[in-house]
Amino acid sequence: MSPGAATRRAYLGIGSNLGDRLQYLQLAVDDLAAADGVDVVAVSPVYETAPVGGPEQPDYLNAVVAVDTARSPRALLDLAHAIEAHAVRVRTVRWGPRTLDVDVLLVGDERVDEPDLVVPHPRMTERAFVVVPLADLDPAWKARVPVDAASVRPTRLALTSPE
Ligand code: GSY
Repeated sequence: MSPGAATRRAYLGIGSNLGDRLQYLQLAVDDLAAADGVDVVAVSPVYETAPVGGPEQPDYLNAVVAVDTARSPRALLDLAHAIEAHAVRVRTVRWGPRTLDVDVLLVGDERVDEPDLVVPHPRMTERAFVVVPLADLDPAWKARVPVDAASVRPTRLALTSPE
């Protein structure tokens, strides 16, 4: 982290559609909370969502996590990849089922456009499974929920937010 870097609010999308889906989402929240320079401030409700893209695959559980951090978008992406590796990510088919996917959605008002990292996430506004839980944490997004919001179903499942 560069000295004096400012803390700002960032949002990460988490999704799982293999194995114990809720446990994988909780792993993501716990790993984010344990990471240096990352303060988990809120975790959205958990939604069950129809898969978008790719071959026929199981439904996902999705949520969004809000963090305060001075980490760069690149450092958040590295952390996301480390968390996915921790979940022993299984991805044999591109766009196919995965134990855990962690996407960097927004980092304050920063913009990044690099081959492997685009922030804000380029497809997030089209994805109800991202915007619906994001709007739970930041109501400014409520006006931007895509029309396919019916593909996103509330659950009684909850993730534990660290103290
Ligand atoms: O981009 C995250 C992985 N992913 C998902 C997801 O998390 N939820 C749903 N509903 N569909 C998805 N397709 C992909 S790829």
